[in-house]
Amino acid sequence: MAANVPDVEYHHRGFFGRLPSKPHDLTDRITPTVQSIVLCHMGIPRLSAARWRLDVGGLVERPIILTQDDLLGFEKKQVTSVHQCAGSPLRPDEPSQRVCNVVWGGVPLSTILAMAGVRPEAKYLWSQGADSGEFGNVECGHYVKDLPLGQADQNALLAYEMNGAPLLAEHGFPVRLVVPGYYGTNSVKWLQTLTLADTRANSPFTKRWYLDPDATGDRTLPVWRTAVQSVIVSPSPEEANLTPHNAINVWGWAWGDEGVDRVLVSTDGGRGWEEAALEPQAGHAWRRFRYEWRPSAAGLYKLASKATSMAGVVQPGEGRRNAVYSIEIVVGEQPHGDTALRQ
Ligand SMILES: Nc1nc2c(c(=O)[nH]1)N[C@H]1C(S)=C(S)[C@@H](COP(=O)(O)O)O[C@H]1N2
Ligand SMILES: [Mo]
Repeated sequence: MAANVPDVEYHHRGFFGRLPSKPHDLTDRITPTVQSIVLCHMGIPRLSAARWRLDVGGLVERPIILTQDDLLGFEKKQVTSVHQCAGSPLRPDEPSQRVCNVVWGGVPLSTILAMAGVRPEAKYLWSQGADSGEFGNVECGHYVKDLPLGQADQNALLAYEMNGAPLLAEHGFPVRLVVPGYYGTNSVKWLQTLTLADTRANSPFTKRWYLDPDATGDRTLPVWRTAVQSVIVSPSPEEANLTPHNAINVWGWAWGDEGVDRVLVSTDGGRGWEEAALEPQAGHAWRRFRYEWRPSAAGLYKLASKATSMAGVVQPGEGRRNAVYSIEIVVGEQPHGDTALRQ
């Protein structure tokens, strides 16, 4: 079939996304579905669960085809995981906070791969969605991603539920891949085909976009594992009634596939940093940090949080997707005309 002939019906044709929630709206540990991120490069296919099939092939002993009923016949696993859009594939330098934390329900990918029998030559798993079309003025064919076999596939899920309900059309109904610890772009929606291969997949979504310069800038790395990151949820930039000398509970979320070792909070625009309390790690879910702050005077303050991964990687100050996020807040009555930052 020609790549530009749609082989499925669509609820919506062309790019579709929801404006991401602001960090200060992410007050729930489990993000309600209406507040979660949505990103569809080429449209929202309208698929029938009854007609849905998953083809598993390539470097396997036994190619298989699964129906939705087959999937429902396996034991359901639930995974709470950070779900993060890396941001624009074209702007790796642009910090973004498109993130949520949701509960997925489905069948472990490893169950299906064990059924098919992965051949030892296989190094990557390619996944293809039912959606196809144009994005960024490029004719893309189907949405195709890949991931290296090893860790990610052990954690991955063929998910048919999000937050306890069947997937909504825009989230990949009836079945999507979910790769905990990896950026959202790898969690292919409207999943159609899984192919085991010994090379990376050849798609604009693997070879043209979603390749970011590494920390040295000398080479590129696929946008796979989530980098260490944190956001302040409270106080919100609009918070009123903050008064000097009273305790203010500064709190937020931290995550990253390497695990989070510590989070520091600054209340003076990044000059000084204090250790925040961090709750224990729980799988791939985000973790709450908090820091009690008593501002000594009324004024305008710049608050920021900075996480360090278990591998010792610190959130960069700027110029990366996971750069430090900061907010400005007013404590006490703002004296007329006083816009100077307290440092
Ligand atoms: N088939 C398909 N899967 C896809 C996409 C897409 O456009 N098509 N977008 C990816 C991107 S960039 C993100 S961030 C997540 C978003 O998932 P959500 O819309 O369910 O939050 O889906 C990923 N999976
Ligand atoms: Mo994304």
